[in-house]
Amino acid sequence: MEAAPCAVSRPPSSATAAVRKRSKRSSSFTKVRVTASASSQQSNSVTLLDYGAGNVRSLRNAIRHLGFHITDVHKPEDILTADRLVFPGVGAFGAAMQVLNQTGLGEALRMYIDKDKPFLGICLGLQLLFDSSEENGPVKGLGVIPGTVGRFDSTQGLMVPHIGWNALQPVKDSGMLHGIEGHHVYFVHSYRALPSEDNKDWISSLCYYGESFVSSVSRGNVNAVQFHPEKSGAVGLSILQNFLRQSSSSSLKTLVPGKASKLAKRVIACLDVRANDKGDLVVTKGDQYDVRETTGDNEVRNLGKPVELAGQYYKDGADEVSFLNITGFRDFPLGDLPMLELLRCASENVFVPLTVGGGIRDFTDANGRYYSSLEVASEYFRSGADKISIGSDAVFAAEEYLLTGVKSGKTSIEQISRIYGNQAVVVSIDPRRVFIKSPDEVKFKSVKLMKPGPNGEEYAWYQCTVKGGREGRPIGAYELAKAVEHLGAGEILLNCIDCDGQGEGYDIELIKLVSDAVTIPVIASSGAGAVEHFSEVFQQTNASAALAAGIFHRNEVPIQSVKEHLLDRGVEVRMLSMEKTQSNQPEMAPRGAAAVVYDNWYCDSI
Ligand code: 1PR
Repeated sequence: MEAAPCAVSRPPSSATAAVRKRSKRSSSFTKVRVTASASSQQSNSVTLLDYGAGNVRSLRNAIRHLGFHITDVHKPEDILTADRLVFPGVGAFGAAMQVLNQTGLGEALRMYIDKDKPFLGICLGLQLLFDSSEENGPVKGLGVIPGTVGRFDSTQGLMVPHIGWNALQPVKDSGMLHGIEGHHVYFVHSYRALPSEDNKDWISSLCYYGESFVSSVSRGNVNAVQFHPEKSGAVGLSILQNFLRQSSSSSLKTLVPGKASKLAKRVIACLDVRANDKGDLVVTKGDQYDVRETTGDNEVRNLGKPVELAGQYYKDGADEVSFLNITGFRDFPLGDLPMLELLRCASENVFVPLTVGGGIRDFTDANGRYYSSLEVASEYFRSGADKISIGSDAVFAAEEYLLTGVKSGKTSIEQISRIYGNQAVVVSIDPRRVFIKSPDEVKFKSVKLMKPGPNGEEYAWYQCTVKGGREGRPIGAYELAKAVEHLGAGEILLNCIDCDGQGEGYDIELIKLVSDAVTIPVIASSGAGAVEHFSEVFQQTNASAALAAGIFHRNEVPIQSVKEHLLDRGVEVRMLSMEKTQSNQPEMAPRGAAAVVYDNWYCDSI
């Protein structure tokens, strides 16, 4: 299963229309946005080439956040009259070129670039500038830059897609990348362009992932980046702002040098979300998945408002934020509009990747209307999610696949990864430890325990569950992980019911078992209670990321302390960017970043 370079979306469904209606109703409450330095509409106008194949909500949000106004391209002439053009290529190379050629937009793009007018290509928007791509090809590109775009070589165990925060190595002075050396930016892609004698004049930075590939190009006013500035936190916003302001480096603040050198291990903040008994959407947190207080009225534990907390974790340095709608298995998520609103609001001010899970499956509503899991996922993507996470439905799909040995093409994993790319599909596993005396007792892969079980058992297997841990299934975590990788999942979120909320550390045996078995990234989850637990999981397993909830919600350990500890232990992580101000005092946000002000009044209430 191939990963699309960037997320791809589909035409709006009736559910989207319903949500739009609702937003319209709310518009009378819309607040006036505080812009960074909007002097005139004209000078702050950015033309966006969104040819309709993708979800570019995050980029729109980032541009607006920086105080700019967006004008969309409807016809080729709109490109030619643009003052500055941003081109976030999405989808597959061939499909994008087809659209560009058929609509005349490709020719207009070439002319615009020939005139050396301000241009920024993002992700596929960089790749399309090259002569051709091997993606489902060869397919001819725009031919602006010499070279062919090829796939990362995964035959030697390299995890593909390349997902996460990696370091840029600038190779020439470019105003846009000013001060960026030594900082991490966020990449999601399977294809890359390689540096050569023929294109070396174009290259402004390289990045290393198994090999050196082109991470950005720049010549005159024409720029393109393989990474996602709109998902790269303050550093990414600073890059975007440098382009939008067309500032020469001398007028920019300088980022304090960072120490980034390779792909960083990620620290993820997770928000389990559900409605409480009063009907308010709250962040909750369980002990071994039990989210109700043990005293009083046994209320659902309320640890805060989801949008507010997500914004806080972004500012605190979380590399990603995950929302899990933990009652999604019994509710229909498209009937659960607050989850969609929640994503819309969070994505306005959180500029790192957002994952959402809960209830992603085929569904027939009370009126007999059938929704495919792809439609459900599409709504989440359109609302601002970068990845979706599938729990229960992935277990059923894996069981079926292991039983028949056939990929039906109809499972949620297959449907969604085919359209959005496998990097957009996370499978969330909820296993429970089952102690056994000997590995022969079960047909599932087991581990030898470092500490024997309650009755002296020396082994355990990890039984997968569905419906938030309520029902055990006849499949182990190891078998499930391998099956979903075959079906097209791009990442695994590995929880452990026994460790959840206990604060005693991750289940190292489980995480090692699964992260050694698959070639897609594994996110370790459940049990973090101290900074040492993070270094332990990265040093003893192949986990690419560590997720935690309670420790952050209860303010026990700030995300920054976790990262400082990891750095101290030699684990590379993304540190928050800093800028040198005139007084040389570092500050966290890039110049011009507006305070948190939402377009929609509703955002303040969730
Ligand atoms: O089955 O596709 O509808 O997805 C439901 C999703 O909701 C799954 O991803 C499942 O893990 C999650 N979920 C369901 N019930 C609960 C619950 O707690 N009652 N939460 C639940 C799972 C587990 C972690 C948690 C870590 C870290 N939460 O994500 O955040 O264990 O916690 P800690 O650091 O405090 O130890 P579907």
